[in-house]
Amino acid sequence: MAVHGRTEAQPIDLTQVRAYGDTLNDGAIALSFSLPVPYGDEAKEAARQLVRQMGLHDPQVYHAHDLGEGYTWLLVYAKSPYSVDFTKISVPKVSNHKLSHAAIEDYWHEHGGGEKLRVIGACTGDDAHTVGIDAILNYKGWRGDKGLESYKCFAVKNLGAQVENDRLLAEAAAFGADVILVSQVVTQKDCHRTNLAALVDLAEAEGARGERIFLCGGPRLSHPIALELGFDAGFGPGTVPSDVASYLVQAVVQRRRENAQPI
Ligand code: B12
Repeated sequence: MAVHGRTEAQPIDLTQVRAYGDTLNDGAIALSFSLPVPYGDEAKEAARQLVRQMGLHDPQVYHAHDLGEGYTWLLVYAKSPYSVDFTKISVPKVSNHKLSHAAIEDYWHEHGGGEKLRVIGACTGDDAHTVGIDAILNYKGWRGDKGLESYKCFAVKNLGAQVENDRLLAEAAAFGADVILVSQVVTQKDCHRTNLAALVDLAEAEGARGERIFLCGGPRLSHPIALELGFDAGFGPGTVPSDVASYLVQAVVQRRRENAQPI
């Protein structure tokens, strides 16, 4: 019986993994993009030529749509000759253990030194999408997982939308925050990267980077991107508050140990 385009007798070679559509290793991929040219046969041919220049073979335009005003959207299938060695892939992951709500409270009770862990969060720059940061911080939480406000061990301040980086750092200092949480949802022209990197630069310039754990999150963010931008950790789609809470209690304790502060 064929499963996912392969027969049971066909083993998967993880050292040469290729995209596939119908049959294992056929290299089939789908691309969708727009061209600033009028809808028609010339637009489809332009798409095929572009796709060939990307190193792909046998481009076929499956769908083209007239966007109006001289623009066309295209869906093209093509074949890629490339493969990756899956056995050599390693992606950084948030390293702390996932704990239950009760275990998070217990962990902080045991290691936190008697004070609450102070968390400040905001959606920064021009970004007005507060649902993500609210999902993590607000009492109600997300997908049945209560937010950080519901934990006895956290003191939470949510600054809301469109907070400038300098204001966030000033509010964090005034609040005595152990942790800064930043949400970035809009990614047009990579503004999320620019804005997040600028926050880290500003914190470094103010000599305040090492004092606090910096977390970022959003639908197009991940732990590797966060590390690249100078953050301690990053959380993407599907994050629930207890993921963040588990990380925070352990990361703050570890940071305090590294900084040799009494806890
Ligand atoms: C609701 C919404 C709005 C609402 C926002 C209301 C509000 N108070 O937040 C309104 C109507 C205001 C809005 C406006 C705009 N929007 Co809008 N909006 C959305 C929409 C439909 C849902 C976003 C959402 O709430 N998701 C639910 C939350 C829970 O998910 P999340 O943010 O991913 O959060 C989770 C994780 O990412 C993570 N997380 C998020 N942040 C953080 C932070 C930390 C520290 C951690 C640990 C975790 C974490 O945890 C959360 C829970 O799992 C999306 C499309 C979509 N379906 O995603 C578009 C979308 C985000 N919007 C978009 C755009 C373009 C805009 C506008 C620019 C439109 C315009 N031309 O005016 C404006 C921008 C306004 C501005 N200045 O920011 C685009 C963004 C494209 C891009 N890649 O940049 C999207 C993707 C729609 C689209 N397909 O084009 N929008």
